[in-house]
Amino acid sequence: MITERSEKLYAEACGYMPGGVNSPVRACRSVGTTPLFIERAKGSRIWDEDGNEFIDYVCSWGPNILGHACEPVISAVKAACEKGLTFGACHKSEIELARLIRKHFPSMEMLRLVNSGTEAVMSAIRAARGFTGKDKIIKFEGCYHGHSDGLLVKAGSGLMTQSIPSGAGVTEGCTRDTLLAKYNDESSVRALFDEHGGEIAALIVEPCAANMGVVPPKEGFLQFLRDITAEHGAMLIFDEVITGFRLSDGGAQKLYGVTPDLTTLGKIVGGGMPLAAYGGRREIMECVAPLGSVYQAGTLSGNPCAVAAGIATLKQIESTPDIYEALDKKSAVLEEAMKSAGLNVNRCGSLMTAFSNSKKVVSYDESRACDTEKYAKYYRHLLRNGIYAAPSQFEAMFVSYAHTAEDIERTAEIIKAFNGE
Ligand code: HOZ
Repeated sequence: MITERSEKLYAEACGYMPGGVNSPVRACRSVGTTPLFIERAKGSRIWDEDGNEFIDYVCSWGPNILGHACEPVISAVKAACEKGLTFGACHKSEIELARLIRKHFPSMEMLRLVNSGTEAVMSAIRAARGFTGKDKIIKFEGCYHGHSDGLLVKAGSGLMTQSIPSGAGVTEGCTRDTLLAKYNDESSVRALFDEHGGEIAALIVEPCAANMGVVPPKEGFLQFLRDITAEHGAMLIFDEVITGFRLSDGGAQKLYGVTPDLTTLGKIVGGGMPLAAYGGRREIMECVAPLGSVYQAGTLSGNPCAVAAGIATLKQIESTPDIYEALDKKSAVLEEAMKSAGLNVNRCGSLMTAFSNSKKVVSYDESRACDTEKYAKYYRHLLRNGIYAAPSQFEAMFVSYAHTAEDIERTAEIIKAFNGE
């Protein structure tokens, strides 16, 4: 594979941006390659600057559930752009998107549109603190909730990939109120509530963890979190930035039948544009300014072009009744192929990770114990054969509706051919 142009561009980018990238995992350091520079994408395919074609399973880390450059989404964005890129003022499409979100996530009785998952989570936590008048929050080791200060403790995703336990530049004061529990371990949560029960404003969780690799919740774990938070007057926040509209049209909360107090969405809800949302029970959201004193604002919040992409994507999902069943079937074929190649797979619908260890991964510690060198070999094997996967053991593989039966078949054959080298 010739990657001359990408390499040249990467060398140039390194002079301008830390590590040559605008988000750390993209630097591909943990898989021993340098990044490919993407020139264009369509459907299930992406092409790099050297003209190499790949079947893409990164799908922009989740948003592209319909595949790249889906026609109705592109048309809707073009039409919105023609009317003006940003108003910094109210417009009627915001209501349409809010209505669509609430239709699928009835627990989001009121919501706000923001620009990124990081912002959505930061704001949801602030709302929970404002509503409860309490300071402390519980998060889980290996769950990633964006890069705001208070949440960069044993966060998964890029920090795990780079082996950074907690981010530098974050003061002790910022994380003093962040308590850490172990995902899928009820006793660790109970211990924190026993010690700090009256001080806990919220517990935040990825209802199906996807930033330490995919680690689904154990049977009953989410209901346990619902019960214990309710018992202590703490808000339960589901971070559904990845799982929202991915695991079902109503996200993980619909799939697992557990209703949180607050939800954060991102990725698919923005249809590939920078848009996210947070929302929940009306009485909590009524604490947000101008109704209440929890402050949150944004010049580009509710940006009309991003909103248009979100609406078109959600409508497309609605008009494709078999979408989740189809995604599940395609993903199951890939799962079987990974198992044949001796990999240990965790899968929830179209979200999956091929772990390079022999034991079932149900926790952060087990995920961390993976043979990342083996994953790097797997990644390079896929790439050499035209398959673009996440350049980190600790990220997810995403399947889209645009992946054809032939794409899946070809990918499965290539996965099966992985012999550890
Ligand atoms: N670690 C991010 C996804 N979980 C990567 C985002 C990006 O590089 O775009």
